[in-house]
Amino acid sequence: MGNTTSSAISKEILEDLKLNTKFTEHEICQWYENFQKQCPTGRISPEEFEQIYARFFPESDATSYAQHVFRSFDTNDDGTLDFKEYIIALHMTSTGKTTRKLEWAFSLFDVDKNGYITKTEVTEICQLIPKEELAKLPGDENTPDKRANKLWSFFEKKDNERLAEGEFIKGVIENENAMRLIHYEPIKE
Ligand SMILES: [Ca+2]
Ligand SMILES: [Ca+2]
Repeated sequence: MGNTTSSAISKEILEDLKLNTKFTEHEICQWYENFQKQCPTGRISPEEFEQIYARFFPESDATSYAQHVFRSFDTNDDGTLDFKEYIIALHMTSTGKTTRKLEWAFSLFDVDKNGYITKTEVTEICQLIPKEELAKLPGDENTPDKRANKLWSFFEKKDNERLAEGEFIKGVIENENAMRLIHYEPIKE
C-alpha cells in the first residue's frame, strides 16, 4: 500500500539546489513531487519540452525557439533535462538575479556551446523572432540581420571576433539597449 515508484529527491541534488537557488527545501521537494508525476522517467525530452513551452506561449510558433531554450538548459549536454537542470532553468529565467539571467542568455546565444558568442550565432537567434513581430519594431531592428548588427555593435567587436561570457554580461549590464535587444519572448496577444 502506498508503495509508489517515486523516490525522494537525493540529498546531493537538494543541497546543490538550495545552494544555487533561492528556493526553500519545501519548495524544491514540492516541485520534485510534481516533476515526478508529470515526468515519471525523470527526464524531459526535447519533444516534451516543446509541449510545455507551447502551453506557455500558445499563440506563437515557438518550436524553434523552444529547441534553443532546451539546448541552453541542458547543461550536461545529454539531450534531456533532468530535475536539477529544470529547476536551475526555472530559477534563472524567472526569479534569478540579473547576472544569472544573463548567464542563461549567454548560453542561449552560444548555439554551438563552445563558450563564445559569434555574430553568426547572434543572427541565428534573431532569426527566431517571427517576421510579423519583427515588422512592428523600429527600422534599424526590423530584420534579423539589422537586429543582430545593432546588438553586436554594442560590444565593440569586429564581425569576425567572438565574445566571451564576461564581456557579454558586462556589455549588456552597461547598456539598456543591449539589455532590451537580447530579450525576446514570443508575444502573447
Ligand atoms: Ca541534461
Ligand atoms: Ca559559440
